[in-house]
Amino acid sequence: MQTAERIQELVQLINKYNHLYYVEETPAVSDFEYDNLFAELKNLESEHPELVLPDSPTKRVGGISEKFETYKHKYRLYSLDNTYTYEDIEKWYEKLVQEYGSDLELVAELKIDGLAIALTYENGLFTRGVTRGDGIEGEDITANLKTIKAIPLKLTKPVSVEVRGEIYMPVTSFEKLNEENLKNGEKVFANPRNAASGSLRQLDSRITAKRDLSMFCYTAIIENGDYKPQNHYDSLMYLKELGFKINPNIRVCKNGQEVINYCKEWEFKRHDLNYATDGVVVKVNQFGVQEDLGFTARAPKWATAFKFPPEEVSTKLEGIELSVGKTGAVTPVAKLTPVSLAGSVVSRASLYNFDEIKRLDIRIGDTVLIKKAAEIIPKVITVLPSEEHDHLNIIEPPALCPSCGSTLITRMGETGLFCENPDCPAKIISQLVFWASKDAMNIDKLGPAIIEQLYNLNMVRDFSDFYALKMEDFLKLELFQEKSAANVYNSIQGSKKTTLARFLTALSIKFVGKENANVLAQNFQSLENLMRASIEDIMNLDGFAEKTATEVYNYFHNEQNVAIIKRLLLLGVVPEHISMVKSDKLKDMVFVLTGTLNSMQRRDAEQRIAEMGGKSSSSVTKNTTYVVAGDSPGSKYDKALKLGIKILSEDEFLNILGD
Ligand code: 3BA
Repeated sequence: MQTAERIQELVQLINKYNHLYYVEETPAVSDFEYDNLFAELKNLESEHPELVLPDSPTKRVGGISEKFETYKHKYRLYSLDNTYTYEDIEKWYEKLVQEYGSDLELVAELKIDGLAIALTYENGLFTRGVTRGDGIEGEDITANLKTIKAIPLKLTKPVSVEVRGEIYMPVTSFEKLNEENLKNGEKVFANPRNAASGSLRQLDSRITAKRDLSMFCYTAIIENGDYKPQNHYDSLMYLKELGFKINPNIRVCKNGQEVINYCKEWEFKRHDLNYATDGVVVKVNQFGVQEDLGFTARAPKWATAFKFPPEEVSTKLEGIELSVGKTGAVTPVAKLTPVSLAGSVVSRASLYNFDEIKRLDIRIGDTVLIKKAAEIIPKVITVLPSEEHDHLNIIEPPALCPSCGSTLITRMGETGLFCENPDCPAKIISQLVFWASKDAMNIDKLGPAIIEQLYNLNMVRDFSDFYALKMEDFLKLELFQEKSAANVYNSIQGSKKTTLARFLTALSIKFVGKENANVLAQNFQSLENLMRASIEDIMNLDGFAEKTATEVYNYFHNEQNVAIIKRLLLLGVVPEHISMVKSDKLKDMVFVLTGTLNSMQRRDAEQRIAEMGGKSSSSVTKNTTYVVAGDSPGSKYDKALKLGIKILSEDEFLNILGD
């Protein structure tokens, strides 16, 4: 047999065995046999490097990369809205039925507690894998994802598709890894999710390759396939056919009650699974209905995540620590006797504020119930009754800021105590730490310990000072050598070119987190425009009430803030809105799409509209310019008729786009 043929045969055979083992979970050969085939392939490839195939299993493990490149997603990844009670599921379903009738189908699937990623396949070949990030941009971790054998390098058909799913580490593998790490004095992970995340964040893909990671796929955008599924369930079956791993515990449900039954069943059975789940994702099955429902600013309206009730444990409250946040809020943090909660060891928990401590009558020495929260740090929920309780000391709220000694105040309409001193060291450090953090300027080498030192040595007082630091300045810090000094310096310099949204998030403007910052960037397009905006201009945006708009306006009309911003720009920080607008043909026009389009997917249509300067909206109002009606349009069609909004057929719409 020719070498090329044998190589192809070996690649196909090994990939098939991989698929059987890692996707189907039904091993078909012995390790010995597998290893022999692998060795033969490696051998042939090293003798004939020109014959190495793109989907060769020997190419799964790469080498070391310097950093992960950020990558702008071709299609945005949305979030999921959460529900916490069965009643909410029933209500959610009833609302849908009112609009779409009882033909509506739902799909219930386990919510895998891992890391969301997007995989790109071009003509059947795996080309890129990116973390979800903020849904707009993520990090390119292709090299690490290639090492995961449940991810096919080549599909069974030459289709182009972007597949999304969850990377996870099996519970048994997580436990084994921790056992080993503990023995070797290495990092012990809090839970399987962190272990998976830590494994994916390795710059050396050979380390990732040694970790047992897997992936369940749960959605896809088919760009070019041999078949067009009409509902979610069929699309999952299609993904399975293409070679992806699909969670087997998926159920099509005819109504809300069937979904609730599914949730009840899995709330207990989930503990028998070898992967962590934190809830159930419920999706409308029919794509037509999904398209009609559309999205809110952050999540699809056709899906919801039911969160399993979190696990709770009791432990002793040993003391209270005060922390000063970036807004000056002084919050109590509970110091606890370490206890294991839902797989991680916990010694601190949040206590919200001092009103809450009083309300719950929590005292030092009490036994408290804590629960795992969505945040990293768990919450104290309540005090358990005890004989000592009455003899323990009551916790008094502090009068003075633990950092600067200013008198703490309460604010109208807000809970908690605040340090109003603009020069409070702890507050400024919190703001500086936030500036460098992942969601903000993302200066990864500039961590809290370095920032604290820079502040204490008087080298940094506001954000702009970071950019005036020279490489030598870092050598003044404890434990700094030339290499690490260069790292931090380069990391800061490398963050100068950034998005407007990140920059706005980083400023720590009150009520402006990353989602609001995105909306501001999207609508004002430049820092200059935003700085010139009136309160009314800002109030026009989705989610900006007068209170928030006023905070934004005041921030940009404060002399000190403006001076810092000017200096940042002078020092070369360039916040730029990444615009996808290529023309202004549809400027000032608002489109609403309803029904199914034949020539393109809805999100492509929306992208095209945005590229030409137009807006798409999910609801018909008097401000709507056109309603585009595809096949079997929904209630939006009727509303357009009622309001006298011009309705376009798909052909007319394509004409406007210039197709
Ligand atoms: N299904 C997570 N989002 C999911 C496609 C939508 C979605 C999830 C899901 C938005 C899971 C948010 C991140 C994201 C792709 C956006 C699931 C799970 N479906 N089964 C409805 O098991 N964790 N997460 N991923 N687009």
